[in-house]
Order: sequence, then C-alpha cells, then structure tokens
Amino acid sequence: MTQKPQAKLLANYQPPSHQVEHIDLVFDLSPQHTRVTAKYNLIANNEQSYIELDGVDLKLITLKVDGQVHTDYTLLVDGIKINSVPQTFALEIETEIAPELNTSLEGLYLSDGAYCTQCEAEGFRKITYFFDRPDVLATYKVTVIGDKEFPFLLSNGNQLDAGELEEGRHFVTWEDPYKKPSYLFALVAGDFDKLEDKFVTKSGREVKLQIFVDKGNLSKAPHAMTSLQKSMKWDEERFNLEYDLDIYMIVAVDFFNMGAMENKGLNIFNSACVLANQETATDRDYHVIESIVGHEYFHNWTGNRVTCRDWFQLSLKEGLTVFRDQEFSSDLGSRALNRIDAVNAMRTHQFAEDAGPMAHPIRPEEVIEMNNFYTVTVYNKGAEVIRMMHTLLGEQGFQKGMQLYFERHDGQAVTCDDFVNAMADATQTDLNQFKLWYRQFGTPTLHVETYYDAEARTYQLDIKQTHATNDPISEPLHVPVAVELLDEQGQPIVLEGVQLKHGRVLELTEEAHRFVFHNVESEPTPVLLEDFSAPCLLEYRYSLAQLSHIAKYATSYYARWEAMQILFTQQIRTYVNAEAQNGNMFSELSSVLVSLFEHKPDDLAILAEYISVPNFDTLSGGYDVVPVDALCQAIKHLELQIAQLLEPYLIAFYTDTKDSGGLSAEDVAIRALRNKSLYYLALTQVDVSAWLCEQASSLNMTTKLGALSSALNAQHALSDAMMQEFDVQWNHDLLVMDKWFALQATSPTDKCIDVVLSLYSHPCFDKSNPNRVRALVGTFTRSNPQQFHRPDGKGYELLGDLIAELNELNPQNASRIITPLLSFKRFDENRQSKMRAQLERLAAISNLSDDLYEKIDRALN
Ligand code: B3K
Ligand code: ZN
Repeated sequence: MTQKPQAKLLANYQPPSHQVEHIDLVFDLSPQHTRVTAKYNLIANNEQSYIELDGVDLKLITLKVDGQVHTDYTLLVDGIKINSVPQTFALEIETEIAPELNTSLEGLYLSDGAYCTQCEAEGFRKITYFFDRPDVLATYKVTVIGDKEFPFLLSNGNQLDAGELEEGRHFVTWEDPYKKPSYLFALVAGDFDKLEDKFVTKSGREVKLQIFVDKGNLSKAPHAMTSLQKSMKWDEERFNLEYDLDIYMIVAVDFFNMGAMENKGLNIFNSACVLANQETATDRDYHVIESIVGHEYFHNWTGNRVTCRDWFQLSLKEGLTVFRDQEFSSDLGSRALNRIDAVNAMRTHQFAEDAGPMAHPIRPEEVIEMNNFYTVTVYNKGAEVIRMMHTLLGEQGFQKGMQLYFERHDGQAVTCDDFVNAMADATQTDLNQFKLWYRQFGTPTLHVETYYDAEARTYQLDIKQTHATNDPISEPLHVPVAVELLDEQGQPIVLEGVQLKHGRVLELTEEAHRFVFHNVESEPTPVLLEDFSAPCLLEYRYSLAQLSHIAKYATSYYARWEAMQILFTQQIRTYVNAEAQNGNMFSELSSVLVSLFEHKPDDLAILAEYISVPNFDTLSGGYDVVPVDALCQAIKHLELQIAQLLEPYLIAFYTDTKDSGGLSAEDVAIRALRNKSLYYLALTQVDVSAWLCEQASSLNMTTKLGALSSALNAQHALSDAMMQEFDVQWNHDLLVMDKWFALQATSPTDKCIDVVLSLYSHPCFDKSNPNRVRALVGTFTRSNPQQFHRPDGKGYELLGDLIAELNELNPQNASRIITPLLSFKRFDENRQSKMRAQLERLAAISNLSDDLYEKIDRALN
C-alpha cells in the first residue's frame, strides 16, 4: 500500500468557506473529450483569500476569475486551490473528462452507449471543480450538447430551451428552481423508448411522468409507472406531501452500481429495478420495483427538499426514507409480510455487520470512503430507529413531528439531531436519551425473566438491557418493548397495572426495569418484543410449549412467524450440538407445523413464511465460531424432516391449486406456497418430475424459477436439462439471465465452484456489469455457504481473485462483494487462515482503492 488514506471525522465538521447561489453548467458531450464549463459566483463566509474546490480525474482547460484568466492556483490530488481571490467573485472553469474511460460508474460515464451520471456521494467532483458537499445548496441551469444520435438530452428540473446546432448536433437547456446539493445533479443522453403518463396532484397541478427504457423494452415499463403514481398518491394521503416540479423522469440504465438514485426530477435506475413483465419478472421483482420506485420518489421530500448537512448524517434521509417505503408497502400490501421482510434483513445482514469489523453507529463518526457507508446499518437499522420514534409517539404524534421538521428545515441541509428535535418539540416529548441510538453501535440484548404469583395474581416482567462488548457507550438506551400476554386459551389478556404507550408498548429507560401486571388469572404466555419493536436481540428462555402457543394464537401474524423461527432455531441448535444428522423433530414443532396446515391462515403467503427455516447467515449469528458443516447438515436434515412430515398436506395443496398467472395478492400467495411445497416435496421420495416439467415450461417467471430452484436444491435428475433449456430460451435477455446465474451459484454440489468459474466466459457474463457480478459471485458467496466455505479455501480464492480484478475497474463494486471475507474471525482455524490470506493478499496490492483499504484495514487490525 502506498499511502494510508486519511479518515474524515464527524467531530471535525466545518461549515463551507463560501456560498454559491446558482451554477450554470454546459456539457459538450464526447466519449473521450467531454467539455464541461461551470460558471458560478462565490461569496466568502469568512475572510479568506484562497479557495479550495473538490475535483478528481479532471483535465483543467481554463480558469477565469471575474472574467480574467487566472493562473495563481495549485492542483491537488483531489481538488484545486485557487489563490489570490477577492471576497466575492465570479468563477468560470472549463474542464475535460472522458466518460468512455470511466469504469467506476461514478461521475459521468457511458452505460451501454448512453451517457449517465451518478454523483452521490462524491461523484460530482469527477465532473467539475466544485464544493462537492451536501451543505452547499444552489440552483442549477444545465445545457447539454450532443449528437442527434442521442435524441434525449436530459437533466434536472424543467426544460427551458432546445435547438439545433451545426454538424449534426443539438442542445437542450434545463433549469431546476429548487436549490440542491451537487450529489442530486443528473444528466442523461441517449436513445430510449419513452413511456409517458401523468399525475394530478391533490392541489390540481398536472405533473408529466416519463419513463425512459432501452429500445424494445417499452412493454416492461408500465409496472414502474403504476408504482410511481401509487407512490405520489400515497405520499399525499399519508404524509400530506405533494410533488413540486411539473415533470418527473425515470431513466433505466444497465450499468449501475446500486438500485437507483433520487436525483431531483430525474431519477436514474438500475434497469433491474424498473423493467418487469410476467414472463421476465418474479413476484418478488414486482414488489421490489414498487418499493424502490416509491423510495426514490419519497426522497423528494426526505432527502432533496430537506437534505443532509454532511455525509455522517446519511441516515437522516436514508433511515427515514426506508421507513417511509416500508410503510408504503405495508399500507398497499400485507403489513405482516413486509415486517417479516424487514426483520429478515436486520437479522441476516445488519446484526452480522454490527458484530463484525465494519460495525458503526447509524450516524458514523469516522469515514474513509463514504460509499462504504451505504449500509444495512445506516439504511435498515436507521429505519428501525425512526420506527421506534413512531412507536413511542404514535402515528399522530409522528406526523406532527414531520410537519414541524418541514416547517423548520425546508430548503436546508440539516442533522439527525434536527430531526429528533422536531419530533420532540412537536409532541413535547423528551427524546434526549433516545438520541443515543444515533451514537451507539452493536446490537443491544434484552434479557427477560418472568415470575407468576398465583396468589397475588400478578405477572412480573424483569427486563435488563446489555450492550455489545466492543461499544464504548454504556449508558442505557430508550427502548420501546411491545408485549402481549396470552391466556391458556390463546386469548390476549387485558394489561393492567403498568404504564403503556400506544397500545402495548412498555418503555425501557433504565438498565433494568421491572413491570408488574395485575389481575392475571393464570400464568400467561408472553409475546415479547412484538413486531420487533426495537432492533435488539431477545434473551428469554421460552419453552417449546410457549413457542407453539404463540405460533398458534398470537394476535400478530409477525409474532407467530417469529415463534416459528425460534422453534426452528432451537431445533437446529439441538442437532448441531448433538452432531446428529438423524435426530427427531421436537414434538411441539411437528404438532404446530401440522396444525398450521389443518387450520390454514387466510394469507397463504404467510403460511409459506411460517414453514421456512431461517437461513445460514441468520443462524450463524448464534455461534461464536460458526460450525459451517454441522449447520449446513442440520438445516438440510430439518428441511427433509419438514418435507416428510408435511408430505400429504403439501401434495394435497399442490394438486388442489393452480397457478392462475395473475398478479393479485391471492395469486401471488398461491404461487408462493406452491413453490414452497414443490421445494419440500422434491426432497422426499415423491416423484415430482411431472410437476417440475410443467412448472419449468410455465410462462410465469415465479413459477418457472420455483421449479428450477427446487430441482437444483434437491439435485434432481432433471435439473441439468432444465438449466440448459432456460439458457437457450433466455440468453437474449440479460436481466433474466441474472436469475439463471444466481441459480447456478446456489447449486449444492462440489462442482459448483468450477461451474461459477466457467460461467465467466458465458456470452452473457461481463465482469464490468455490477448486476452480473452480484448475480453470479454475490449469490455464490452469500447464499451457498457449503461451497463458499469449502475447507480447501477455493471459494475464498475465487472471491479474492475477482476483487483484485475489480479493484481498478470498479472499486465500489469490489468493496461491496468483499463483505463475506471480513468476518473471518468467526470461523474455525483452517477457514480463518485461508480467508485471512485472501485479505492479506489484497492488502498488498499497490494501488488498492480507498474503498477496499478501509474495509480490509478494519478487518485485519
Ligand atoms: N441515495 C442512493 C444511494 C447512493 C449510493 C451511493 N454509493 C439511493 C437511495 O438510497 O435511494
Ligand atoms: Zn435512499
């Protein structure tokens, strides 16, 4: 490593040295010689005769101060220092950039021939010299000049002017009247198909809606359009927030580092998060697209109108916007299923991050590469922190807080404290202790003990909170703990004798707290931390009987699912401890599984979740040293037992139902349970060949993939042929092929690693495309523990090789896929040393990116 990159600290925040009210930008596009002219006036905030601007990989052409060529400047590694400038002056800078050579997919780059930008977090500095920081807010006027082979020249805001130029070129000028930070700037130039529609806001303004997709993909855009209209309506109804420009554009591009980007009035999306029709997209895809379209739209208020003062405050906009998109999905669909989804993300990924070397508070305090902090902690735990405020204040109180937040801060760049203060002031609630959630990291544990006093008819709940050992903050957190007490018949008991907030919420503010319920006739079954009311681990010695009681009777369907998860986890733990691959299932578990089918819940999608065993990553969180082989075997063993136990029910359900191909919640639920049934039945002696073939030839992608994944998992004789056929049928559609790459990567056989390597030369594969890399290698490392953690270390080597290659090509993508190697300390000695060897090898790369440096350094030291 050449020079150790320096971390930036939240504690060192300084306001900007200058203000910029407005910026004029002209882009003269060309693949290797794009000229960017930036003009803006600077007003000094203090007496300073120089100015430092951010800029990376820029070729400076001219620099003028107040119209005069200015030569008193110094070029820095990541910017420019302009000396001898007056307090107030006009700056004009012309730079040249090469979008075609930009493989980082940050700044201005070419995605499959179309120009597009990605500026968050610090990509604008790859376009021109500017204050590339979120607290410098300006209005933008942008002129884009390009060849007519790019009919669409787009930027933020409203179109002001357009016209023809010489030599087959044309231009369009855009103006965004809302002040914004540079990270929300966007430009797109290309030839697309356009889907157009409109939305009339509640105050009667008509907004033009446009979705731009690759030529030939128009039939895959309507779902995103409907999702956008639903989002606009929902934000008006639930949050009283109306859209503010006359036009809203979404462009889908194929080369994109993440899901989507909320640039003002011009969202840029990964095509995987826009395009859908029944033949190519799964039910899950439909859901994800709706939620991401919503998320980016909701940012217009939470992120764009009110933005972050500095990047440490990222959760201000991301935690809040994830909370909002979760509520959107829950209001439109099933609240329980959405809660299960959100909690799965927390338990599978966030708890692991919190326990590993990259652990950080939702408001990080020390950052080398900001792109490394778009994490499950900032996003998902951030959303849980917002949700806890919602739980403590109730919907009405929370909405009052939101209103005050906008009244105070519209048009500003603010901090997480500003948000919490608005919530507190609007509801006259003391949230000072609550703010600790923004500083603390590591997953807190709630230890619960219960005592029933038959004579006094009281039920006592002792709750103690403890914190992760590596977190230096030891003060107690303010934790909302939702509870339900069930009587012997499974009926909820009226809670008396304790102070409750909004429904059934106990407030924990001390390290230890005792709650005594009165008038409790017989010993109840406690449903604790109902609906995951706080992002904590729960330690309570549930008996198997209590768990099966909750799984059958809890009011919350989420709580029932949770009880099933604990039952499965306890069962797997027993198998792992006994190193037994042939132990018997707890009778409580088998009886509750059967009863779920004897008395099916109305929502069959929930039933499919109830019978799903927790995944390897979630389960491994329960071990200091992850017993890879025993855990994989135990999961397999339990799945086989479930399949054998439920066989008659699954056959009956499967043969009694049909996939209608429809998209209603009922149709989706039936498909989910049919696929789950087929998955289990494929493990038994039942001959499922005909069903596999029938499903594999379905015109519905969810049904088709259900067959392929069941066949692969069970290593069914038909699986090879089915996979080949899919390749032939779909190799013209790369997004569909991503599903096929992902399937290949989950194959449980020892050949998997060679298959993955050989797929690098598949005509559809391309290492420079993040979607392909994520589908094939991301899936292999995250969802195939047995093969990734092969004792011979070949899985680790495969990942190390790829990261070394991506280090230069696309540091963000390289840094994203390294995660599974970082937690090497949690594995046995052999695996640990082989994982560490890969990290050490990467650490020795001479031009290691800051992105990788930061993670590897944290993991190794
Ligand atoms: N704000 C973007 C993410 C930007 C990631 C930069 N590495 C998408 C979103 O959260 O809506
Ligand atoms: Zn976001």
